[in-house]
Amino acid sequence: MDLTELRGKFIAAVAGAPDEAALEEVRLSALGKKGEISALMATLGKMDPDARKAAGAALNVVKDEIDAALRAKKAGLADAALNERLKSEWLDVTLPGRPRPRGTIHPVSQVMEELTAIFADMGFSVAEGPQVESDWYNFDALNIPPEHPARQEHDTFFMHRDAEDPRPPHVLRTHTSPVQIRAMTEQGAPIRVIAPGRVYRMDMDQTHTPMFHQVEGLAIDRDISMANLKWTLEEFCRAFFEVDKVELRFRASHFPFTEPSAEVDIRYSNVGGQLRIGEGDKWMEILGSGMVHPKVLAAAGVDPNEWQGFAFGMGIDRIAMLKYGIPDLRAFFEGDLRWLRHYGFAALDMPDLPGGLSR
Ligand code: 2NM
Repeated sequence: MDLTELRGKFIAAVAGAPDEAALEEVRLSALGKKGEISALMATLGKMDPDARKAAGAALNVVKDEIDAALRAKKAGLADAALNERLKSEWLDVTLPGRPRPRGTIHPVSQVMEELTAIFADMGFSVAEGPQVESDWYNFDALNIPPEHPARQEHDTFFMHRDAEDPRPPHVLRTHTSPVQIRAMTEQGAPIRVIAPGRVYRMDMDQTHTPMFHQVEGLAIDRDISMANLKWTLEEFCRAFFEVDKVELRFRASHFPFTEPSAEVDIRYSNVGGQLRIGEGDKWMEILGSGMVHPKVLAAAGVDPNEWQGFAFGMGIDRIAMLKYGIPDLRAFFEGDLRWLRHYGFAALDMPDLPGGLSR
């Protein structure tokens, strides 16, 4: 076959190849090891020098032409494939974006996350326990005996019991202290925990709801003192209220489960209805605290001759109202969607200390 004819045959085959696989076959049949052009190249060795020079040059021209045609066709096929994909894979950029989540984080949940972050930073872990408690955990273990006035008061919700029911009386927990008793019993000393959660008291007016939220803290070690308590509470208030300076005032008080006991006030001012923490000449009670009573330690299986520590308790709903300027406690638990949208926090924006608590 003469070279012009061979060239024509392969150029036509390249042009006619429908896809990359067919094109590769054409390449092999021309330029592959056993291809026709390669076979002709192999005959050059037996020619005499002048003939070889002429034939070799001609053969190289044809080889380069076929090679160029193969490359051009390959690029063309790839372009066609891309155009085909672009026809089916498209996006309407005028469509609306994904909607934001419709719900918001309740201020109580937000504040629980905030104070958990603050106390976690100081080495406290979170303990949880049942909301229906035996009266032993809720009262006896906390040095509140059956005849104690705190127990006689008509503010505890008792679970119904039939007269012949052998189980001990149970109540809706009136504080989260039973969680601390359980934590001490299970983990022993030393221990540092906070117990945030729902508590229940038979009380309902402008400033009280029958269910509310409390956080209690407990730190037990060999040499923990009231000084550690004061620092811990000051540090908490500084971080929680996001101010540089706070001032706390300890007033002697009495709780059955601590000795000595103190109620703690925080300094604030009221400028045109705007409360400012850390400045001014007013004091607001924000929590109760003290050194855990030896009888309470003993009830939880911790030896009071070896261990001591502080405990405190505060209302979460109240400090949430304070920090976020929410005027009405009862609106907290009404589930009014307008209120929730107004006072709620963005989901997925969890408070942490490096990021800032209440972005
Ligand atoms: C308060 C005030 C003072 C308290 C005591 C305990 C426990 F279980 F460790 F003994 N937990 N929390 C405590 C102490 C709570 O609330 C006003």
